[in-house]
Amino acid sequence: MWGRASRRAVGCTFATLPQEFKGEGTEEQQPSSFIFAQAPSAFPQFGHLKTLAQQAFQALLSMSINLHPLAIQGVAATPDKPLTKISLGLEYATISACRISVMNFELLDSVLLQTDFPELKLHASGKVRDVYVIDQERLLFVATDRISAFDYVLATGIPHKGRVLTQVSLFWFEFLRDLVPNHLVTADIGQYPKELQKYADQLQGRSMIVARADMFPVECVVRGYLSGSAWKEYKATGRVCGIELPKGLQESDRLPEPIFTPATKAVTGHDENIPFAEMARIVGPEAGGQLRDLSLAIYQRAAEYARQRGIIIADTKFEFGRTAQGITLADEVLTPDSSRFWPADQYKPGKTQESFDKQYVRDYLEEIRWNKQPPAPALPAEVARKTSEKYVEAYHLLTGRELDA
Ligand code: Q0N
Repeated sequence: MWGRASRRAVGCTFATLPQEFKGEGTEEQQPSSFIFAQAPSAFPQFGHLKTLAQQAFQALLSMSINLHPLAIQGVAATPDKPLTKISLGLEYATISACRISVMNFELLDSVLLQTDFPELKLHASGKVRDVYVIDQERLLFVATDRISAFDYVLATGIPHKGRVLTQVSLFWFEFLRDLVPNHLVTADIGQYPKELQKYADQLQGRSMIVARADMFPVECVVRGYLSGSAWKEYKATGRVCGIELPKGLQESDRLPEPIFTPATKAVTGHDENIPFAEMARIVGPEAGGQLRDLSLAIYQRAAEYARQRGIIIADTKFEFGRTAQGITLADEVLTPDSSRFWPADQYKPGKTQESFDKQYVRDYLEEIRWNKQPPAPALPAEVARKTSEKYVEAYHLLTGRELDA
């Protein structure tokens, strides 16, 4: 039992383990040696680890799994007493087991936190997606199951999330195809280069090959509602990106009409909102106008559609590039990660809205009083599972289709 449970646990959390522990603990081993192999110096959130570990401990007992005596000591470590490397490992091992007791093996096995294609050069890696170079003309986008909250990637993956992001983008590319060309080449693994076929497991449903574009160095943001940085700016100045808004608006209010609020791409830290004139200076006035008009047209059509299906798209970010087809819609499109999705039936202006997808995650992170400094904590299996359901539900509401298993 230990061997099986342990191996699965490693499969879902490997990416977060320091290099020195990789490659160990993956075989059938004695509990004690397995545990020692995993001391995760990357997990110093003792307080909430302890809570998780205790839950895990109960779960293990109820499953009649024998704990090594040292593991019991590890569970008993207190948050205020700095843990030794060994006892850190002990807590971690029990936490892995805790997830297993709540999520089934198939679900755990499906979670992808890190991609690895040794024959391809990594082009860019984001919080959630990894981009590889295929050749001069094409890139491979892979959406992992990583999730970020409060600007950091958490230690736990969300089952199905990468597939939802990819399938939602594919849906919108098709929905918008008469309005704007997009960078999709294919998402059919059968058409991928043959050296990638052996990675079908890693790629299926969560990847696409896209046309390499000459990217515009701006984020094209459209807002239909007053939220986030725009609400902050409005409160301070009455304007957003230089656009004068009516007086007396409340947080989350619907705007009289959607506004285009471009931002510069910050390599580190937060993107910076800029006035349209500044954007036009960066990309040129002609492209500036085209990007603005396209962004507004896309948002308008998509938001109206989503609203009829129970999702308010409060705001969203597009990225465009130039390809042989002209100005081309790139990156991911109108996903929960690139947009604020709000459940329409709970919409109530005058306060911050609950996020469609990340609410359980944020609630949990507030509850454990994470200081929002790295490394980011792991999530209890229940939070990961409920979050997964929200992503799958968003896919279902938007597309009317079931996400295939
Ligand atoms: C590109 N980014 C920034 C993944 C997304 N079609 C393209 N051609 C050339 N480059 C890019 C695209 C696209 N889309 C855009 N990186 C590469 C967005 N990344 C950030 C990291 O996560």
